[in-house]
Amino acid sequence: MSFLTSRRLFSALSLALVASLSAPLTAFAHGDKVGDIEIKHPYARPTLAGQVNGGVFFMGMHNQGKTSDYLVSAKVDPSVAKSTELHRMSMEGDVMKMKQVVNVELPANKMTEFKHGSMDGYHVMLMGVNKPLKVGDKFKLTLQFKNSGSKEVEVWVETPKAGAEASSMHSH
Ligand SMILES: [Cu+2]
Repeated sequence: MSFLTSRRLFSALSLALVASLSAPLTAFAHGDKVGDIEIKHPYARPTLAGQVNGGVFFMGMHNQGKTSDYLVSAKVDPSVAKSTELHRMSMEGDVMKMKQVVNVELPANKMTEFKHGSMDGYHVMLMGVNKPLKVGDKFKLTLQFKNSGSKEVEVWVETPKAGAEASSMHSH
């Protein structure tokens, strides 16, 4: 039997906890649809005073069409953040890394991962948050898809129960 490194084990535990939290979360889920794309439960993580960037996540984006579509951009009002970027999380060795991507491919008939804590998923990064995002806040985000058009969705600021995540998993 091989031994996991402590960090990998820690990440695996975090993922398991995040997964176990998705059931209660969906009980209060919201979402939208535009063209072939179902946008499931847009949510943001609260930010701390002085934290420059924030992250917007989704339970997923489900492309119900027969061809790939692409999320090409996301816009927020300047009162929320100066700009946005599309980011991808991935594991490099034992470390979670995030990278900016030009677009996010949404393959046909597939749910694409946008969950917080996902080790291979996407999110919208809010660059230059103007004031801390607090639990209970709501704000608008406009998503632009290549084929399905654009859609304004409402993002809910919320947090999983205490201890459910490693703060190191999503930092710049
Ligand atoms: Cu990011």
